[in-house]
Amino acid sequence: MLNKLMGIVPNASEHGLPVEHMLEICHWVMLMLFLGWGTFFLYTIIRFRESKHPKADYYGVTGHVSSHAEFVVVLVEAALLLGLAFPLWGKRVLDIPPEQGEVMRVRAIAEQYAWNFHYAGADGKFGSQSSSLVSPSNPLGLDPSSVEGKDDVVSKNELHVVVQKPIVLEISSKDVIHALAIPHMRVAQDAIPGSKVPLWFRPIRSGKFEIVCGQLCGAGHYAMRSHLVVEKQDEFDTFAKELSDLQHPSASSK
Ligand SMILES: [Cu+2]
Repeated sequence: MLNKLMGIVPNASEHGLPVEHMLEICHWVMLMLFLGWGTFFLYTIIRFRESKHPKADYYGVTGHVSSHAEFVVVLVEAALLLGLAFPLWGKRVLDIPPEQGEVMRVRAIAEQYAWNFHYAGADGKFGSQSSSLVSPSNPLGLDPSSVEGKDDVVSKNELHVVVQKPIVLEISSKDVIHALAIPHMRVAQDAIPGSKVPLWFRPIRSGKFEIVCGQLCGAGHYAMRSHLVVEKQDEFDTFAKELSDLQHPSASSK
């Protein structure tokens, strides 16, 4: 209910419902804290108003109830963080589907202000890259002599994936810190220059969804939008073939 009020977009990913549930609980707890502290704040400004207390009391509270209460709060928060939040986060983020099997791997490379998506092609292996080869026509610095890179394709601002198939995105950045956020899939991950961070999900609904940059990365941050297209396997194959014909004209003429 609170999620709806906050304008949450519909879920389209397998792990989305527990995430939503967690969000809903967090929103309720935050609302309770806000109301509690708001009431306490109003109480103090009325209770200790100047007309009733013209002179300040320099001694304040003398009992130990508040320090004991604070200690309990710290204990409860530590238990929530170490016992609940860290294990849940670890289970969600670190349990990446194994290398082999029905998994799609795509590299997502951020730049000011666009997302580049690098597909490994039919061999499932990414070709080698070099920063010295980066140019406007080769934004990812793909090595044309790399054998494994012969069938690689790159798409800009449009990520295509197959419905029901787990997808592992390897996220990195060419310049500043960005973040790949797909609200419908209930995922977000910072893109950090120099490191490749995996992010995975399994789309359960076909359609076109918005990908946004989740870190304020510069003047054009607002324009750093892309689309995630979740489609059937044959539709994806057509998309990949079209890109391949465009980017490897010699291979397709054979
Ligand atoms: Cu960005």
